[in-house]
Amino acid sequence: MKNVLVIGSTGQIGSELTMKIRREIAGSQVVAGYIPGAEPKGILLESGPAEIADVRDAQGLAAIVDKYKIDTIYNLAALLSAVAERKPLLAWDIQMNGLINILEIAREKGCAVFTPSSIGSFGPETPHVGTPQDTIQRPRSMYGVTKVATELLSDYYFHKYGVDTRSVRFPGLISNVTLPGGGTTDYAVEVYYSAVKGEEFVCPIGPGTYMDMMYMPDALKAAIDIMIADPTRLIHRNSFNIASMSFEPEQLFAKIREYIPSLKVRYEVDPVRQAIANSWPDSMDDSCARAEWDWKPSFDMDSMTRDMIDALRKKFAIS
Ligand code: AKB
Repeated sequence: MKNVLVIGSTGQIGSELTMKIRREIAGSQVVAGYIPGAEPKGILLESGPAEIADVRDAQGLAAIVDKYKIDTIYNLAALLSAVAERKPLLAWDIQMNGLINILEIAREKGCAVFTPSSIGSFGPETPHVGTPQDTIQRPRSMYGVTKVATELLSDYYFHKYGVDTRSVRFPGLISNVTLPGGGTTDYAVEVYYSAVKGEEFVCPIGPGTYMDMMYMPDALKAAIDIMIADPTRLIHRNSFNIASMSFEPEQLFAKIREYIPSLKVRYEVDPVRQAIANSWPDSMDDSCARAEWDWKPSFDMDSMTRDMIDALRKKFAIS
């Protein structure tokens, strides 16, 4: 991994992943790919090259790969689950037509490709507790359909053409740099912002709804570690279950109240998000990732909560 293109570099994952690779992978050059309207700013713009990279524009992508001699593509372009339900055809266009463009370029030009999957790739018939690596994947959301197809197509390009595709199934990601947009798990990020700002939080997911969640530093580490893992150890590729914590809203609110007792919450359940959440795993089994590339998370709910509150207090200059 030397010359890297991050597509979706200004999104929730991309904004932090681009900076982490620039900082930590010696000798790397990371191109921040973006779409008009989501231009990189500040340190993201100043610390390296940036190019318009729309996954639906195959020629434009190929030109970037040639110009920077790209060897690794992080394909982070996606509509998240709740938005994808509102715009299913756009989700299909970005997630599937975009992916095939990237895989074709990777095949022609010899790039490795990371396209994340998600807990969204599972469905109501999937075993919800200790969800195995290899199990039933029959999602009913458009987001989930595109994620299963992404896993299959990425494996297809590996087996048929030898394209070095690898990936992880991300849980809900909690971060303090860039907000997610339109996911089912977003509540677990937004409640921290409300807590720190002293605002009432209106929760769209009902009490008792367990989902896998992960703090962003662990997710970034996974995204890099899987791409530099020894390929001879990989039995799976697209995609690995990775897990670090599973909780339902009341457990998260109780944890935040240990540090901000004044947190006020009201439920206004969103039926679309709730139906999606009900179909997703409560907790995934990530033993294959642990065995095949030594995956191990560092944060639990308590250490994440302390770090989130500290970071957000600094961000909003609240003492
Ligand atoms: C979403 O909620 O849509 C995403 C995901 C779990 O993939 N955060």
